[in-house]
Amino acid sequence: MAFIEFPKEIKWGVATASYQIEGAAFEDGRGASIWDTFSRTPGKIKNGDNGDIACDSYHRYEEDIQMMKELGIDIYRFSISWPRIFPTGTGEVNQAGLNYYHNLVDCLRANQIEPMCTLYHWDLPQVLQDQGGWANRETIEAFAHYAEQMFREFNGKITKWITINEPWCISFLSNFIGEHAPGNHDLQLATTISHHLLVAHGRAVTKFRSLGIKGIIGYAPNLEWFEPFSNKKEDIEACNRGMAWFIEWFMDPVFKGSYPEFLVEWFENKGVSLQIEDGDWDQINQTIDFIGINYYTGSVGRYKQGAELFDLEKIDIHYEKTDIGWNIYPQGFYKALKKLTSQYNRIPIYITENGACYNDGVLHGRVHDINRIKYLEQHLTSLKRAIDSGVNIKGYLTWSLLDNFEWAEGYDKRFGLVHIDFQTLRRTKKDSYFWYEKMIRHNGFHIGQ
Ligand code: JJW
Repeated sequence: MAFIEFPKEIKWGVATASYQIEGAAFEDGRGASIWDTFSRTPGKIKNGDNGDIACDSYHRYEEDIQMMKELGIDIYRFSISWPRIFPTGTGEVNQAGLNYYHNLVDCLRANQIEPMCTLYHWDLPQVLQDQGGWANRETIEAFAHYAEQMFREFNGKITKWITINEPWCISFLSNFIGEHAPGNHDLQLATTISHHLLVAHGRAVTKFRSLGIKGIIGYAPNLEWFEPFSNKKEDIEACNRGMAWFIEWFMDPVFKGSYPEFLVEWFENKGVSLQIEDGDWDQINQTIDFIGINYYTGSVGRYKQGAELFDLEKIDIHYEKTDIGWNIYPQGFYKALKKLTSQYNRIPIYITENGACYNDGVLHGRVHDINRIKYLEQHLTSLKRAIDSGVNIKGYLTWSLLDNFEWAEGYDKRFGLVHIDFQTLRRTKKDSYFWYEKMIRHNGFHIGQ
């Protein structure tokens, strides 16, 4: 059995997000977010689930950090809930909310785990949504203010920052496809929001640099790989449009200071007009220290005239799928990393999310989630291939430590290395947890063992 070994500099971690794990939705002065509203809108979330209690990590963070310690991770990626800090989005800081994150970060540090903080992981204060949300440029200023306060507050304590998580989901999935909060179906709105998110990211980076904050800052887009059905030009081009929606649309602005022209034309033909203001490019097009990549899946695609949105039809050719129905496509991970490296000048990369949904339950105190282990083996092997091919990988964080609130899918869809019984909130380490622990300890693994 081949041994897959990683360079000793690679950092290992796990990732979570505030609304998905914290619970305590009405405690210590937390304001409402768009996810509180969305999860109370009938039909939006499977089983009518919501994040009121979630994993109760707000109260159980010490137990969760103990499990991270035993896991041997270097980095814990979490997000700050904006409405815990600013219940109405802006104005005065809510000290009780801030205290929670100080306690969390202090406990991580005491256990030699480095915090990596996401500023925006989807829980927009509802008050800001009521004023237009990300479509309103005042939300950009509110975000910059919130970011500045967090930089000042945690300077030196948090040394790895991510401005915005999965901008494609925030804009297009939430405002065009309508699956996530706030659930709009409007391509113009979604495209405007995508631009405002880039400006908001840039405004935060400007603050970070001008305040001289210690540490590094980046941004975390998600992507789906599209493999052309054939080598026909039309199939290849359709797949390139599909990928550019995730990759070039959100990265060319940051690294090159422009949108990809072929997508601009595509959107304009759909009646969309870009809402770019003077000075936006100066904010967006600034050096960042790393890019965070969230990768889960890939699909086979081919040209089909009229197929939404890009004359691209996804075809199910019966690749194996995880329990959320996403194809297992580790080759796409390798290819995407190589593409990013060649297009963006060997930018340092943290894998900020990668993981699998499998819903295995507890049996005699154990969870035999063999498929998750296999998924991790396949994707870590792709990661190693990428590293050996010159991709500048700094770290890998799996999604997620805990089973948690999987957005529109509710609690049905489990991504954790640790099982949660959502009735009792009991935590049970899965076989994949023990596998990952051993992988970290050896900085590698034997395939299939
Ligand atoms: C796409 C479904 C129609 C989260 C998508 C649905 C309909 C074309 C997982 N990453 O919980 C993407 N996640 O909070 C962040 N990432 O389309 C973290 N992307 O498609 C995880 C869901 C997602 C999606 C879900």
